[in-house]
Amino acid sequence: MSDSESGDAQPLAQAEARIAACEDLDALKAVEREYLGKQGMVAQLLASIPEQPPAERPGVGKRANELKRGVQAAVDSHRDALAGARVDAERRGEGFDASLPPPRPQRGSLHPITQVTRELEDLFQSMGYQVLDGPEVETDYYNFEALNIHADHPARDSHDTFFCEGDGHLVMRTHTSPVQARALEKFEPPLRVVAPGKCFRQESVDASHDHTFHQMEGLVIDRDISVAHLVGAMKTLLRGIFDQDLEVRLRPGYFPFVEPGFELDARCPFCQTGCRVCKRTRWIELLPCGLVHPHVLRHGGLDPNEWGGFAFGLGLSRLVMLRHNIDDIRHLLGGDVRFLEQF
Ligand code: FA5
Repeated sequence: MSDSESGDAQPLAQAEARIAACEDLDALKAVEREYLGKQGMVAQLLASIPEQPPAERPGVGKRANELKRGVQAAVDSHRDALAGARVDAERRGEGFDASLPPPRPQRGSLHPITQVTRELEDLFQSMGYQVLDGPEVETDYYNFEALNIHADHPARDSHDTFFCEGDGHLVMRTHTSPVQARALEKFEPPLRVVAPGKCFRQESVDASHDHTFHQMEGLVIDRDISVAHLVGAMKTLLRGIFDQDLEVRLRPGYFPFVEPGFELDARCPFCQTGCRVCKRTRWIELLPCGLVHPHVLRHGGLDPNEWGGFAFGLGLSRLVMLRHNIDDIRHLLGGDVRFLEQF
């Protein structure tokens, strides 16, 4: 047997025996460090080369490298064997504590707009309203014509419409009011509906205006409907939102599909003397509304002498801002998880 054969085999065989005897990963790591660590046997062998007689040096270097490769291979294969054994043991039920609590699942939460929408849907359903949905890509007819906003009507300018490609016949709906026109066609009166959803306007975006925002439309059709019914319904709506009875006032407002039309303001629920939210006026401008225009009733096939109604268009995005004291509407649909995690 040559020198090199006996000298190489012994330390490697010893190392392999010690590695094979390791019962866990910690023990294995310790043996690995002993041989392959910075101060380990292989490092010491290599460091001793300059002290060897020149003729011995290549042999020492070769032995050190063979030891290093052999130890590394034995460590890797034993590490795999230990991992496999652990999985097998867990499969047999060993080392598995069924009474430990599982890791907590990561839970999402509902978007604040969805939360308010669902609350209001529940409230209105409890008063006998149906919840309707309508298309976000809407025809010019339902978004404008059926609502008494004809092609040359100045009110179209205030809607800053996104037109879909083509002949201008399809638009991204600028409000939820087209659902009024659709509901009048589809259902027989008397009728009570709400329709929450997304709207789109080509606005210059700022802290209170976004290009995409949410509204909730309301429509009631019945006989002998008056402004008193409208005010009563709006007060109930506000009680549901703010959990208190708020004083309201109506100011004239112009919308071609209601007559008379109003802007409804509510007493600021946050202060007694004026605050930032109500801009020190103690009133919050909250929702446009009015009695359904006879032309709209006729478009829906109803006789205005027999039927009347009221409608409102609640700005849901602004309401959510008010409720959570959010100072910039762009947070709502900005998609920043850190913002959304607060709800
Ligand atoms: C309308 O859209 C009418 N369709 C509402 C209506 C319905 C009136 C039924 C009468 C009867 P207006 O353009 O004012 O109206 O918008 C209604 C609400 O939507 C506003 O009060 C505001 O809260 C919200 N809103 C309008 N534009 C934006 C915008 N760019 N970003 C966020 N909210 C907006």
